[in-house]
This record gives sequence, C-alpha cells and structure tokens, in this order.
Amino acid sequence: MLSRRETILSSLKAATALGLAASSPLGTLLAGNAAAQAASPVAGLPYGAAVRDGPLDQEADYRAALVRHCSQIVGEGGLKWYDLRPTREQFVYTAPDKHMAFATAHGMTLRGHTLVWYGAMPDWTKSIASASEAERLLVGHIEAVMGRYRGRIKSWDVVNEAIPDDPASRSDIRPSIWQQRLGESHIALALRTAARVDPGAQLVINEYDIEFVGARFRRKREAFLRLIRDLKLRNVPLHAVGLQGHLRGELAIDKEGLSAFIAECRAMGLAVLVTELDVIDDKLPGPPEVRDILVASRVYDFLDAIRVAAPLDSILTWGITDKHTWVPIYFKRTDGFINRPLPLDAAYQPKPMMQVIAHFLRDRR
Ligand code: 9MR
Repeated sequence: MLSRRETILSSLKAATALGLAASSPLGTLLAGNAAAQAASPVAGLPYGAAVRDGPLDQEADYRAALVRHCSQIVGEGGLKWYDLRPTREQFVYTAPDKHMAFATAHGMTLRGHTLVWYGAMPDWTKSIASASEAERLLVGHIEAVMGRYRGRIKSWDVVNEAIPDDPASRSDIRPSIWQQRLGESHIALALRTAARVDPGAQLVINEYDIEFVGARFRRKREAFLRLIRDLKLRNVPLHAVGLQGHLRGELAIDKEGLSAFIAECRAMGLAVLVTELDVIDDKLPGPPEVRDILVASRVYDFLDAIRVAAPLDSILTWGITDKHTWVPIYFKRTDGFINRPLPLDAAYQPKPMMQVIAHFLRDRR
C-alpha cells in the first residue's frame, strides 16, 4: 500500500501529466497540503455528508469517518415521502430519529431533505385526486414532519428539483403530483407553511445541473432564477438556494454563468449552500490518481465560481466515501475501476477533493 506521502506525490505527478501546472491554484493547494497533513483537513469546518442507513447501522469505520470529518449530516433518505409515508395514514420516523440521535450524540447538526419533490413518492400519492386534497396533504405533511423536528432541524430543503432537465420556457416547472393538482402555487404554499411551522428554520430551494457550460444548463439556470425572483417578489419566505453540485466529470463548469447566477441570488438576500456535492466520474480516465485530480479540479472550479459571489458557509457531499455512493447505480464505469466521486476513498483515506473542500471552507469570507 502507498504511504500518504507517496499517494500525494503520485497525485502531483498525475496532475503534471494532465497539464495542471504546479503553480496553478489547485497545484499549489495540493503541494502545500502535502507538507502539512492534518488528521482531518475539514475538522471543525462547516463540512458535512449525506448518511446511509446500512453502513450507519453496521460499519464502525463509516461512523468513525462521519464523526471525524463532519459537523453536519443529512439523511440520503429517511425524510422523503417514500420513506416516511408508506401509507396515507402512517408516518415512519425511525430513520430520521436515528439520524438526529447520531448527530446530537456527536455535536453535529442534521439538515432536512426534503418536503416537496417529484421523486421518491409512494404509489398511493398517485391517487391524490383534487387540488383541495393535495393542499390538505401537503400542508398536513409539512406540519407533522417539520413540527416534529422544530428547533432541531435548522435547515430544510423545502422544495427539491422544481425545474425540469431541459425547461421549455423560463416558467416551466417539473411535473409532480403537486404541480399537476396545484400548479406552481404549491411551491409558495410549501414555503409559507414551513415558515409558519418553524419560523426559525432556514428554508431552502435545492437544484442540480445549473453549473455547466451549455445551452441546456443556461436555460435551467434562467428558469430557476425566474422562479426564485418570483417567490421573492411575492414575499414568499425563502432563505437560501441549495446547489446540489452533482458535477459531471466530463462537463466544464460555466464559472461566469454560475457566479452571475449566485450574484443575483445574493442581491435578493439569499444564502448559498452546497448540498449534495460529488463528481460523476464514469466518463473520466480510469487510473485513480489521474481521476482524483480531475475530480478535485472540477470541485475547485465549482467552489471557486461560487466564492466569487457568495460566502461558502456550508458544503455537504452526497456520501462521504467511495464505498457507499449512489453514483454507480446510474453511472457505473465499464472498465472495472470503481467510481470515485467522494472526498474519502473506499478505505476512508482523504483524496485531493477533500483538500479542495477544506481549502474553500478555511478561507471562507
Ligand atoms: O442518493 C439517493 C438514493 O440513495 C435514493 O435511492 C434516491 C431516491 O430517493 O435519491 C438519491 O438522492 C438524490 C437526492 O435525494 C436528490 N438529488 C439527487 C440525489 C441523487 O440521485
């Protein structure tokens, strides 16, 4: 097995081979950190990760990694309708209660994900037949779930992924049972209900695919901004924009476009959170040392573009270790190499991505 120093040296060699000058910001950052190794570069910083129940219950290494690196966690599942509401009458709080207990025991906070989403809906919700029934269920759900964790879950992804992958116009909203029965007003309804139930909670609208170069992503950014502007103009309570940050290894970050988008959000008084960072690496070259640098470099560009326009007060990755990640479910590599989307490798060793996250959190304004 390579020593930590050898690993870093081989990363640097890979970086040089990729044309990443040692004098570039990322090159300097990786070289600098090679000299000063901390047990956890993000310890004490507002870094966190999504947690999965299997390993949380069964793997001591996994729990130890969370405790060592994270000051916050979020359930990868647990608070989704599919998990909470197997039937219309039931509320199953086993997983979120467990996440809350783990967070509290280790001095971490727990984020809430998510109250309104087209995805992970139990089948029975298809039978919601009218606007009044939809309104009753949505309001009742938010009252029950946010109410249970009032004052304890301090930041909520109230609305998740409201914008379609390729919006037909700026006013396009992704289809869901809520959109079908209530139209776009379901978004304001959810946010207003959330503010009433827990006036102290940070209310977030969370989205992906808004950071890349390309017309489709520009359209998605514009549609997202249209929705946010509209909510703010109507005084709907909304405190932050969540950038999921499921980066695609093969797509360049539109740094200017992203910074401009963030600047607009800031001008409306919104905070900016990174909520689900990882790098989908199925289309990147196989060798891990090379891939890890390319992954770190995408994360660098993404965080750098945000930092130009907003303080980076919170970064969560969608999982903590390459051992447990959603990425291979949809983006498995075909060359036999495992995916490496996250800050720790499958043996829980920090990768260059972790150093990049630490760098941006340490130097936050
Ligand atoms: O990673 C999550 C996966 O384990 C679940 O099966 C799936 C459906 O609930 O959701 C995944 O998480 C998604 C998140 O909730 C919203 N943004 C995209 C995430 C990755 O697909």
